[in-house]
Amino acid sequence: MQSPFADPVDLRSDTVTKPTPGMREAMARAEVGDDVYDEDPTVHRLQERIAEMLGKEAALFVPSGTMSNQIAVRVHTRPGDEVLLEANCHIYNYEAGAPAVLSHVMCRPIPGRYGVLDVDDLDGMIRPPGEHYAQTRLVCLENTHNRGGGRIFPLENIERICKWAKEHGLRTHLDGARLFNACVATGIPPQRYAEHFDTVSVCFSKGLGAPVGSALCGPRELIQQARRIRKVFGGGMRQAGVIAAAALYALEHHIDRLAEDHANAQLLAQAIREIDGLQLDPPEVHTNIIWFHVRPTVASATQVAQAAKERGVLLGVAGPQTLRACTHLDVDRARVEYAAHVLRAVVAELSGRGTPVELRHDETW
Ligand code: TLP
Repeated sequence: MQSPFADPVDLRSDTVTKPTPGMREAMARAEVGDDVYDEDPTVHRLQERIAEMLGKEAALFVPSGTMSNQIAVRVHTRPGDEVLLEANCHIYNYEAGAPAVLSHVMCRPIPGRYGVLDVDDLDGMIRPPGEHYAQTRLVCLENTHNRGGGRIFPLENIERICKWAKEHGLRTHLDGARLFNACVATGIPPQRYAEHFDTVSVCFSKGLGAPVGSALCGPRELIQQARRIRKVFGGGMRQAGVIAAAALYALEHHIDRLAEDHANAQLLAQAIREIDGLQLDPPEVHTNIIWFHVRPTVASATQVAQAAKERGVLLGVAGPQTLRACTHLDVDRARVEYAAHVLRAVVAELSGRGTPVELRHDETW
């Protein structure tokens, strides 16, 4: 089976998108200055725009979601403090141990339900004052939740958790790398999610399709401190207007279209549901991320990914039997239908139930 597409259908992540011609044009035209001198007009425009969209006083443009989250951890804590977070969250699992390395804090992972916590999960987790104990200082949540399958963190849970945190003198941070996916899927405006948190990080380089960049948003005073920490972490950028222009373009043109990614994810999820040998986990797909397992008697995740790759479809391998697929700007419906077809063929072939599948002319894709 040969892919009808010139490029691979890359479902490994929504970070793989390439800037569109319109975005490149905006980048080429961007007015720039030296942002370490705080003189880049396009960075200023982006920071003002994203702060306004999230209903926060100020924002700081940074190179990555990891840096944005880690600056937040550093701003909110002191060495030896403890951070409460969900056990499968990005900050704890996929940021290379940065809370320990960069902020010298302890993380206390709390198991959620596909990434979602409620106040009962956290109640009782605050350590008492006293010289024996780390001081609990910060609660971090993630919306949408990546490892939770692009899961939308319910607003009511956020309200309850953040209210509880405030009552106990804890700071709150939202890893909103994919916050706009949650907003588009629910119709809840970003500021309604953001208002509950001290700081919110959003990424322009995931579903929004910019090549690079994230923003940390919050009260002016905290963002001023964050600016200094960005410098410490090596994230001070010079003529960053070129990439800020891409982010501004993404905010203008690529938010509403996330609905297409969600519809495509539903299509792929339905195909996976119907393939004997694959299992969606979580069983429902809320936004653009699909996690699924391969039955061990069929094959390993690597074998499935390799066979799909040979047919021009790239999947993320996330465990011995676990795969991830993300929909995004660079995979249209036809490509997702092709990916579904490849998965069906590959699983049939690997489980010995099918002969190598050739493309048939009546395939819909
Ligand atoms: N996630 C990446 C990988 O690191 C797993 C991906 O492909 O999904 N928060 C969340 C919820 C994320 O999913 C990511 C990226 C980040 C933060 C970090 O963003 P970057 O990659 O810009 O540092």
